[in-house]
Amino acid sequence: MLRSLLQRGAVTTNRVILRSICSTSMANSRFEYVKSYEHADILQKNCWIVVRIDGKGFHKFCDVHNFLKPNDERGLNLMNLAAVHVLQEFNEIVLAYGQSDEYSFIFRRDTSVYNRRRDKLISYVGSLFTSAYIFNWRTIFQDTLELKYPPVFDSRAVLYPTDQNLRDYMSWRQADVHINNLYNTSFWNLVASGLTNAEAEERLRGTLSSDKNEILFKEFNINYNNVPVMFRKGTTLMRKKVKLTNDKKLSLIVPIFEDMIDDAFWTRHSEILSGKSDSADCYELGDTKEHVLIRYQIEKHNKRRPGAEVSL
Ligand SMILES: Nc1nc2c(ncn2[C@@H]2O[C@H](COP(=O)(O)OP(=O)(O)OP(=O)(O)O)[C@@H](O)[C@H]2O)c(=O)[nH]1
Ligand SMILES: [Mg+2]
Repeated sequence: MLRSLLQRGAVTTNRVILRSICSTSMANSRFEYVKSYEHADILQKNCWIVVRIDGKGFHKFCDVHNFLKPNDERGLNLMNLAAVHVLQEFNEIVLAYGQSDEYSFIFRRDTSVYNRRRDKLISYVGSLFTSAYIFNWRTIFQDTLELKYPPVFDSRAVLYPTDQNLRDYMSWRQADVHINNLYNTSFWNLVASGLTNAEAEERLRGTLSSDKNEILFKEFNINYNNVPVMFRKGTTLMRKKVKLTNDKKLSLIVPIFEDMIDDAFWTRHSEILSGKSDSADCYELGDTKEHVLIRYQIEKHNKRRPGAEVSL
């Protein structure tokens, strides 16, 4: 019957029916065995899962978009906003940390999200982060800067079996910010003062942190401790309950700029490792009340509930 329909040059609708008959029969065909070649890589139980994304070729991406050197607050907040979307999608993320063109997302050690399938987790996180980065471009830059080409992020999952391993991982990423930012701040100030890139590089070769602090202070009147904290420490994101003006509480993803190498961080935010948060606890936003991430979430919340708007 199929052949005769084909030979008669069936009309378009018949072709559509034919195509669907063919594909249905192929689904249960001798070809189906290839599915058995698929392999689910299940992430080891009882380990912290860290999914880290990193911008591909962001050196060029930041240059092409004229991002300020060494830190562009708008670019960093766009990364932060994209990360907020990832946390909103995955309740199982207890902590996220971002700096430069990278973000780490920490999934609860007992999470069973997507049966801990590596492929699902890294591809969903990487793809949601990328689409949210593009989606929010105008939220951050409005009409001042055009997105010139699509940004790309890679994504990987790393497992940490102990709490100490996780803490060391976070410390490693935060120490990286400190080393890079102190170097880059010194480097770009030297260049701005008239040195070529090669001369600035030569000037900083073999210097210690204290030398760079001194160069900044003596030559450029910059006290490194007064450089914005987001540039020096990176951004930590956590879910916290915050108090509203009507004394009710709202769960928000808040930006925190604290030293994670310090024990005090893990005591202050003990829910990260214990998994237990005290429902009576309320987080004080302090200076971050007006932060773009907080404003964004409050505006979204209010748009969804006309007539029941909230404020901080
Ligand atoms: N101007 C500027 N550049 C930034 C900023 N944040 C990140 N970058 C750039 O992004 C780079 C990130 O480092 P890498 O991830 O090692 O470099 P990459 O070019 O993305 O290379 P791959 O990740 O290997 O693809 C930095 O070296 C900077 O060049 C920023 O706020 N301003
Ligand atoms: Mg990169």
